[in-house]
Amino acid sequence: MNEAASFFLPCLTGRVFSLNVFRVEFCRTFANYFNKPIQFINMQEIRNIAIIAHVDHGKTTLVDRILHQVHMFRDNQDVGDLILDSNDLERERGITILSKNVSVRYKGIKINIIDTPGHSDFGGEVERVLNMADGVLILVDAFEGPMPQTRFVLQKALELGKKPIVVINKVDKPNCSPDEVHEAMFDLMFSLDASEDQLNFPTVYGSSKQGWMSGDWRNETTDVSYLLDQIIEHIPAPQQLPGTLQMQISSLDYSSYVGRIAVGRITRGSVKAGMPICLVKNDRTVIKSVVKELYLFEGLSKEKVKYEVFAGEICAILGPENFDIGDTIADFENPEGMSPISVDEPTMSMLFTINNSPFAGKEGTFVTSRHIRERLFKETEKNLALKVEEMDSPDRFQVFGRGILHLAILVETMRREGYEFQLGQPQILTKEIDGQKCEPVELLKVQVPEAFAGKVIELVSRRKGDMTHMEHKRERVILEFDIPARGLIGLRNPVLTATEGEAVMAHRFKAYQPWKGDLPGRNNGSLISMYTGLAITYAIDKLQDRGKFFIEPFEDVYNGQVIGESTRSDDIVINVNKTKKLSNVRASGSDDKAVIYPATKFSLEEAMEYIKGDEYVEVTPKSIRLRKILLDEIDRKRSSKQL
Ligand SMILES: Nc1nc2c(ncn2[C@@H]2O[C@H](COP(=O)(O)OP(=O)(O)OP(=O)(O)O)[C@@H](O)[C@H]2O)c(=O)[nH]1
Ligand SMILES: [Mg+2]
Repeated sequence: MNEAASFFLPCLTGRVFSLNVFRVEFCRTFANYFNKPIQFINMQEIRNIAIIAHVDHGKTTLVDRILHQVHMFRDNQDVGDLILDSNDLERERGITILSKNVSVRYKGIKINIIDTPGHSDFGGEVERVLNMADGVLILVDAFEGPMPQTRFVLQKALELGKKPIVVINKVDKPNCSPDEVHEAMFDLMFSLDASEDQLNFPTVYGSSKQGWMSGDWRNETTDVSYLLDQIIEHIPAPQQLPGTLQMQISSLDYSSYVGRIAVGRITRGSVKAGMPICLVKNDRTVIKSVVKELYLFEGLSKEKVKYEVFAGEICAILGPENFDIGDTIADFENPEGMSPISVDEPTMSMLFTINNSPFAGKEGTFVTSRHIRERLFKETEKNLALKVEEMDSPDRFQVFGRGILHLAILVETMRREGYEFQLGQPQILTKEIDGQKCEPVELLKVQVPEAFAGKVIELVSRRKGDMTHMEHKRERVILEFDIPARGLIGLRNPVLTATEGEAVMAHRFKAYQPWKGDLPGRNNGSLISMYTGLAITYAIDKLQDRGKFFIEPFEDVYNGQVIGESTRSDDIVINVNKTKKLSNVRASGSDDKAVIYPATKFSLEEAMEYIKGDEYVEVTPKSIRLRKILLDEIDRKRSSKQL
């Protein structure tokens, strides 16, 4: 009788006691209990929405607020912030990597909400999950206004005919301009060919962080009900199409116990646990299967249901194996597939190889090519935009992804699991179009204080960026460029340095365009260690005028390791292991006077962007080191002569 208790309890505590809610809860509980096919929710009582925006504009914070608003948690329950960004890396980096489904019940209506990632490397994910929604909340930062990813995701949503609600968020920020942003959003929709109905979008202003939404940003409210009311009023309820079962798999859930679970929205018919079904693959082959378990999204989790679920709902199905995104779960007798959806093609590749540095195997648990191979191929089961290819040697794998961040997240996850390996320089994927070599070109938007605009233009132009637009907004300038994706690799650091950390940069894939010719590489050569052993303070001190160091005194280094950046353009081999010659005469405390500048420490992405073609990043659970692929100086000289 657990189900019955879970129905009565909330009613008794008065938490959800409204007539509509009573009906829904009643039917849900008893349908499940008696395993009866009751169509208890009519489609008027469901809304499916996706929350889309540029990175960091506040999507996940808003979902948090909505969950709090509908009392998902006990008043005294400490759930922390950004509960949806649930994996370690998401929390540490403060970004959403995987889209997530949650649902809330408000005024008797079930609102299925899909939180999406805003970073452009995960943009393909957004495109796919939009299939499950009837409307979108397009969030914009009231200070930054529409950014490249806002345009991209909005365009996709409009093309798919979704009804938008514009949410102008972060109106608590000083110097923000919500009215200007509203106008900019209208212009953006207009330029993206929005339909009449879409252009009639409602606008909601507020602050997710402070937990309020309102029809007017000057008129602060106390909660987000205004937004929820707008969703119910303006987002259409799911349409009922006549016909047999069709559910397109738009996303997947992964559990280490049961493996892959198909997630999608039922567009036609109904589905029930135990029911035989067919899986219609993208290539139109049909595989017979059965629904082993059926789940609905309830609150923050999935709830296993035994009753029949009808078109309009978003559900998760365990049963079909070997499915791909875009496949259709269809009727057993009369399977009809839906038109396939595209999965993003990779734009970047990187070599993964076993660690063969002199320090190999010291810090990691999984180090062999078999370990790395298994782990990489396992990743492709759930990481949809990732591809892995074996290469000439069993120790080497080419891994294809959507960008530096996408690949870096995989590398970081693996090193935390205890893997040790090496990475080659990331490469942009070119394409042959009409017999011409083409490369991906990105739209880059940089906001900087006016004084730094010149420096940014110079840095970007050097990397073959063409300025397409320049706009002054108060003391800041907004610059837009078309730049080859290659030129973006390693651009962030110099731009931040040149602008004293003031620049806000965002980019987004634009198109494949003819190859723009060679780009200048890194200006500075590497400082390379001559020997293997402990780095000595005295030696580092004497060599500090040669460049900046990546290592601290008393760190172990090896012959061929890149331990710093030279001030000159060519590589130099240096000896940091040299101790001071001992003599009878003691210099008066000169050793104590050594002032060693703090070492430059790279994050993983910075290291990946920094290395040259003849260098590797060595990744272990404890360290990130840079090295020459050829550790021996004579080998390096010989190889450069051959080139
Ligand atoms: N001042 C202010 N800050 C906010 C507001 N909403 C969110 N933030 C902050 O903005 C940052 C990003 O918020 P998130 O909710 O993670 O943004 P997101 O859109 O989910 O980001 P991605 O998932 O990575 O695209 C966090 O530091 C929030 O605290 C707001 O209304 N006002
Ligand atoms: Mg987020």
